[in-house]
Amino acid sequence: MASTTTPSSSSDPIVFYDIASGPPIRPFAPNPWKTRYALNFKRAPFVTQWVDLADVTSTRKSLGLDPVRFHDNGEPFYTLPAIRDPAADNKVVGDSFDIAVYLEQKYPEAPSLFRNNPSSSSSIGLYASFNAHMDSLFTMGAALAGQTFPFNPETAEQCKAEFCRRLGVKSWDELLVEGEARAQIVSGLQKSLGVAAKCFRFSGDDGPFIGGKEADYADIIIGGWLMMFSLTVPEWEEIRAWNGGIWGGCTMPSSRTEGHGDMAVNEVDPCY
Ligand SMILES: N[C@@H](CCC(=O)N[C@@H](CS)C(=O)NCC(=O)O)C(=O)O
Repeated sequence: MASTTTPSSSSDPIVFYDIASGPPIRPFAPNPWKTRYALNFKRAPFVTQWVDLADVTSTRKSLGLDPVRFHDNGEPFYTLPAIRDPAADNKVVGDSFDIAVYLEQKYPEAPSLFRNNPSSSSSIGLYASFNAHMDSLFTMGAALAGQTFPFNPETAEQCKAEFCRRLGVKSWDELLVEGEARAQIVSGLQKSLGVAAKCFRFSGDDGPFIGGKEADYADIIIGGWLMMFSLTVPEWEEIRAWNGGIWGGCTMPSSRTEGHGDMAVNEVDPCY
């Protein structure tokens, strides 16, 4: 199943189950990216357990985690991220949003992921609906990654066959969008992101984050998706320039963390 576990300075770090791209291994999946950001934001000591895409189902089952997603026909859809916390009797949490809530409670002294009133469930509920909304919006563009999806060559055919089975098509080629169909997806995505751009209401020096000068989980939700797009979607250079460049200029960790160390990616996980 999983490959490398990276070292950590803590004796009892959280184990973070992330989906590995093909070699060279790097994180690319949007929901695990949200968890990677949240762990770093909270300065939580963690190690990454890399899981091949073909092993996501067996890994999740081995952790005893129920599915949090279902296919259209009701079949369980086993996913990552998940975390296991050896310091809390090996507690496992298996949804990126639930993991963020868990980290918020475990590290109350660190900056808050959920602004305004961190202990208020209604505030957290608003972030949950923002998460669901952004997931549906960005999923629209996921088809653009078909040709460039970072499969592990050793398991690529198995994974492609599984995607075909889920989507009821006979061959992987049927899922590859090109020409006019592709242009329509790009154009639809541009319109939707144009609406989403209104979340960034800062002006002048008040940003660059959704809530102003400090990042929180809303930025992480968008950041997770943008990491996936930047690594897998050929149109990324075009997309990052939309809406005054906010998608490329504000949310990517390299540019967005300048002066905002909370969003840094590799503080505690030397693998990335
Ligand atoms: N609501 C879940 C969704 C997780 C999810 O959809 N994970 C995807 C990667 S972003 C996955 O594991 N896919 C495995 C597959 O397609 O086989 C969460 O936020 O953790």
